[in-house]
Amino acid sequence: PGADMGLPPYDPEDAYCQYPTSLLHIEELCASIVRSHRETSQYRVEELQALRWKIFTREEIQMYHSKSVDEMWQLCADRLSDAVQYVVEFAKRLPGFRQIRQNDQINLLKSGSMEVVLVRMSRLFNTENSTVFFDGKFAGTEVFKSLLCADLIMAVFDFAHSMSALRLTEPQVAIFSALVLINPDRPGLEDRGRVQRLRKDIELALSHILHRDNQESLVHRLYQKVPVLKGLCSLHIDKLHWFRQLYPLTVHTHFPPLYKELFG
Ligand code: CLR
Repeated sequence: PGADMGLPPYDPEDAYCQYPTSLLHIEELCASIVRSHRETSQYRVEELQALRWKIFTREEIQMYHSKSVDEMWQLCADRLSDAVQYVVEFAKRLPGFRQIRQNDQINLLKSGSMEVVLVRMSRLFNTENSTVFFDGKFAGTEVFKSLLCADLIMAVFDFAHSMSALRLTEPQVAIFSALVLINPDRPGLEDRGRVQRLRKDIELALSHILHRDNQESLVHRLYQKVPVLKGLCSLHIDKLHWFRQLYPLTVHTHFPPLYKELFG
């Protein structure tokens, strides 16, 4: 059985063979998560690899510096909102996500979409010069000066640097992103049990590919990132509240609806 599907023959030495159907299930889950990531990744890594030399010039950086605080916030909120839109699409294509009740889907995205954006940011990060692909070219922290939240920017860049240093493959990024999103501990969930069951499968999927890639030590290093992500996102929300007190009208009339819906 299973040979027609390209499954290996039964090997009693292989611990997985005690659960042949669940291994098949986990492999299908991995493939499906990786496909969802690939279809919604916004930029392909090879594509970005070829653009690594495209760095903002002194004049272009000056242009970002001459923007007012609210102009720069608006620009960043727009770019962030585009990135979040792709994460929403990723979530919708995750196996099992549509079976979660809609309120819980929204709760998972409210607390998890920014975290996934930050995980994805590490793919677009160049550790050689600490720049990230933003608004068409590679940008260092100085580009974001007008936001007046250097602490957030520093922390986000530090995170992207350390995450990028793990040199994850695309399948690893995909499954870790799914793990970050499908989190039964998020506030406001009505049916935690369903999220918990899906989460367990994604944890198996992560161990499975890391085992396959002979990189089991990554499991711990990835789980260590989870609280860091949480801290970055609460800092992001704090900054948004600070900005909204200063410029309520900019947020109200010019910020993208999706950004307000998820973070506002
Ligand atoms: C993430 C990966 C996406 C492309 C992308 C677009 C916008 C980038 C985002 C990435 C990373 C985080 C980012 C954002 C624009 C502004 C934001 C650099 C690279 C920083 C952290 C500033 C946040 C400012 C808010 C407080 C408005 O595929």
